[in-house]
Amino acid sequence: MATHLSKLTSLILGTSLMATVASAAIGGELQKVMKARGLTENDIIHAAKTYTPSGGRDEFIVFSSGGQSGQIIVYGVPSMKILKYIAVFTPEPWQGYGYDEDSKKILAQGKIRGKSITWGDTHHPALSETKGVYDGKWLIINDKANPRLAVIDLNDFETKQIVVNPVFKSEHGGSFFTPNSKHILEACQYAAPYDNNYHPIEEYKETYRGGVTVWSFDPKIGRIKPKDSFTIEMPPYMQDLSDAGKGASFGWGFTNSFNTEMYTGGIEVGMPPFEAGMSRNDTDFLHVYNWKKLYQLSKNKKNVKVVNGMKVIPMSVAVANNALFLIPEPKSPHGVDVSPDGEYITICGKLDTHASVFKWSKIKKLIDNHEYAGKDPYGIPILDMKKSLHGQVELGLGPLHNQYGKDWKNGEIYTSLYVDSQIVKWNYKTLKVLDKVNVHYNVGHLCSMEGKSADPQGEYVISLNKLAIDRFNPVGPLHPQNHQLIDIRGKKMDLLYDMPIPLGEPHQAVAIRASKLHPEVRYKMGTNPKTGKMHVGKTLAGQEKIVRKGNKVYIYGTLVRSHINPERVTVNKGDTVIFYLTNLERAEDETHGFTVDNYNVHGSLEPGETVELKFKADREGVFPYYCTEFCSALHLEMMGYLMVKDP
Ligand code: CUK
Ligand code: CUA
Repeated sequence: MATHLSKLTSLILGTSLMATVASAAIGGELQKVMKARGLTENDIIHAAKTYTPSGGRDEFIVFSSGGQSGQIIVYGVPSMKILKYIAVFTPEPWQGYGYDEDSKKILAQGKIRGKSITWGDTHHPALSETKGVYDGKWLIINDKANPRLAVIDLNDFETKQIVVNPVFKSEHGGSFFTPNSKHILEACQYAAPYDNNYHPIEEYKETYRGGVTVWSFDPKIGRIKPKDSFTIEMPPYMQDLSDAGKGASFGWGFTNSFNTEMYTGGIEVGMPPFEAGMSRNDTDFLHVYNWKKLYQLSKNKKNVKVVNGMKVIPMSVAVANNALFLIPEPKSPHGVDVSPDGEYITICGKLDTHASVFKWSKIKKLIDNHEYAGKDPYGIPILDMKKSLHGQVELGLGPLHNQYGKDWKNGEIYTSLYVDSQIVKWNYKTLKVLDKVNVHYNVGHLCSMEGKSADPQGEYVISLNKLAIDRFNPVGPLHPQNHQLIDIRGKKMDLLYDMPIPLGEPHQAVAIRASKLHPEVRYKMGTNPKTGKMHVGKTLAGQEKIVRKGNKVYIYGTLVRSHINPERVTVNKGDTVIFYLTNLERAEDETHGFTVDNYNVHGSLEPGETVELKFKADREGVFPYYCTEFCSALHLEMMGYLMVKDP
C-alpha cells in the first residue's frame, strides 16, 4: 500500500513537490475517501490519469459518429467529457438546426428523390489530411441508410454541405479522405440497380451493382464537387469498408466486400436465409483500384456513362486500363486499414480468427507483371492471395477493425475482437500477438489517437463497445453504449474509464491532437454561418426596421443583452413573417436564442451571427417571443410580442 500511495502521490504532486509535502497527510485524507467509496489503489491511479480539473483542457479531441441520431458526438481525451453534439443529418433544436431557414437549406440538400429525410445512420467520420496527416480543417461523415456525405467546418463545428449519392441505394464504405483531401472514397453496401427503376431480383447479376464513388473535394473551401466526381462500377458483391492508399500506395483505394456468392435470399422459396447464403465461400474479395488514374479517365466522356447525373466508369473500362483488381480475402471481412506508410494493408475477417496482412509491394508486382490467378465472372483480374500476403496471424474470435500505434514503424497495431470482447495489441510486421485486454462488452470499432493517419500519436485507444449491459445505472431496456478509454503507453494495456454514449450507436470515432484545432469564438458581424458569407438580413444597431412587401412582413431585428429590438411586431393573419435577427454581441459565449411561441421556429445566434426565421402567421392571437438562452440577469426580460390580428 505504502509504495502504491507514494507512486500515486508522486503522480499527483510531481516528484519535486512531493519531497516537501508530507505524503502521510494526503495519504490519510485519500485513504478516508477510498474507504468511503470502496475504491482500490488501481482505481485511484486510473482516476488521476483521466481526471481533468475545472478549467482544464484535454490533449485529444474525439469526433464520434452518433449512429442512428444522425449527429456527431465531440468529446475530450483523457477526461472523456462530452463537449458537443454536432447536428448533421437530423434536426437539432438547441442549435436551431432545422428550425431556421439557413439550416433548413442544408438539410434540404439531403433530400432523396424529392423526399426529406430527417434521420441518418452515421457510421464513419473522417478528418481532412495534408500529406496524410490530420490538419484540423474539415470533418466528413457518411449516412449508411440514405447514401449521403456531410461536410463539417472545424472553424465553427457546423455542417456546411450534404451531398446525396445518386446511384447507390445504401452505402457503408464511406467516408475516407485521400491523403491530401482532394478526394473522398465512398463505397456502396447493399447492391442495387444504379437507376431508379424496378428490376426483378432474378436480374441481380445483370442489373444490380456495387461500386465506389470517388468524390472530388476542395480542401480550400471545404466543399464536395459533385460535377467533378465519378463512380467506379463494381460487381454486385456487397462492397464494404474502405481505405485510401498513402505513401507507397498513394493513388490506390482498397475496399472489402462480402456476398461474393451474389446470394439473393429467398426464405419463402425454401432457400437458406441471407446470413447463411452470403457466407458460403471461404473467401470474399478485396477490391483494389487506381482511383487516381480513373479520375483522369473520368474527364473523357468516352470513358463514362451518366446515370442520375453521376459519371460512372464501367467495369470494362476500369479493367482495360489496368485499374481494377480483386484479391481473395478471408470471408465476410470487416475492417481494411492501410499502414501509415501505405505499405501494409491489414484486413480482419469477422468470421475468421486471423488478421490478414497484405503487402503493397507484392500486390504492385503482380499488377505490373500482369500475373493473374484468374478472372471473376465480370472479367476483373484476380490476384493470388498467397502471393499478395505478407502473412496472417491468429488474433482471437471476431476480429473487426485495426488502428496503428505510435511505434507503427516497428509494427505496433491494435485490433478489436467482437466475439472475445477484447482489444489485442500485436505486431503486423513480425505477426506476433503482444497483449490483450478485456472490454465490456462486444467492441466494434476502436480509435487510437490519429491512429489511421500517416502520423499516429499513440497514448490511448478507445474501445467503442456495442453493449453496456451492467456497466451503468439501469435506465430501462435501451442501454447506452460504452466507450472505454485504454492507456497504451505501458507494455501492458490498462483500461482506465467507461463513458456512456447516450445518443445512438457510434460505429467509428476519429481523434485529433487538440492543439491542431483553432475554432472561432465569434463571427464577423452579420455572418450567415451556413454559407460563411454576409447574411442578406444582417442588421446593425440602429438599423432595426419592419418592412412590409405585399403579404410578407420582414423584421430586421437585433439582440444584445438584454433587449430584443423591435419589441413589438403586428401582422395580419395569413401574412408570411420573416425575422432577420443579428446577435450584436462580441463577448465569448454570449449566445442568444430566439423563438416565437407556438410557431415551431428556433434560432441559436452565436456572437455576430444573423439567422432567418420564417413562418406563416396562420393563427390570430398574441404570441410572446423571447430569448431562449439564459444570457444575463435580465434574460427573462429579453422578450417582445408578435400580434396577429384578423384584418
Ligand atoms: S462498422 Cu459498425 S462496428 Cu459501420 Cu465501421 Cu464495424
Ligand atoms: Cu438573450 Cu437570454
